[in-house]
Amino acid sequence: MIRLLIATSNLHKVREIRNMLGRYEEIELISLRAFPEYEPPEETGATFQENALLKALHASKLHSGLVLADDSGLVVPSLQGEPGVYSARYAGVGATEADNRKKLVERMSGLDEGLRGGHFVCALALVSPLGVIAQEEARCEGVILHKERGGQGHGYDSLFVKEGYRLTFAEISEETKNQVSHRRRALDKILPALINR
Ligand code: ITT
Repeated sequence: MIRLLIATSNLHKVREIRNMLGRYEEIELISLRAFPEYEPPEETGATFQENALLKALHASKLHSGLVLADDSGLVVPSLQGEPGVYSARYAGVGATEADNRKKLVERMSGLDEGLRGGHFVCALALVSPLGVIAQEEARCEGVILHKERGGQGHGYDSLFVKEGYRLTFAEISEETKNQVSHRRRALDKILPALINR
């Protein structure tokens, strides 16, 4: 049995990862909810990879088994990469996800269709108490809408339409999102390091 701690306080991430790993009966997942006293580290990295690694190593002090951390966000090249690593605090520290979406809509309001491309990024870091096991990153390309659509999902989902799709990530089922998302692709890349232990 592999005991894996998902080092995130974002319940949506935990749920998505839990669903994606559901078919691996040998993996027992726990999340930071099992450690209510836990103080997450400051995300001081300049890249998604750096932040994923610092979150994984920090949480590794809690747990004698494997730890998986996820740092993710939305990148809009026309905005010089914003919100990027600041996705969770785009509208300021303590901002809600709705505040962050509102800021993105405002920042992109003057941009015409050709400049509305963007991609989600998910960086994953897998560590054990002995050190780093694997780091992977993946993207999901799409476009950013002028206004929100759909009531499911989280974060920027209601503004994001994946390439080749018509519906936003907040309009498709979570199951469908989990088959094609940035998180899914990153997890698929890191899975061999997790399973072959
Ligand atoms: P942890 O650091 O505890 O994992 P967090 O929510 O602060 O939780 P991040 O620092 O990685 O996580 O920030 C990710 C932000 O990017 C998050 O606030 C979301 O708004 C956005 N994001 C990431 N994945 C997303 C997804 O699948 N759908 C929509 N938005 C997403």
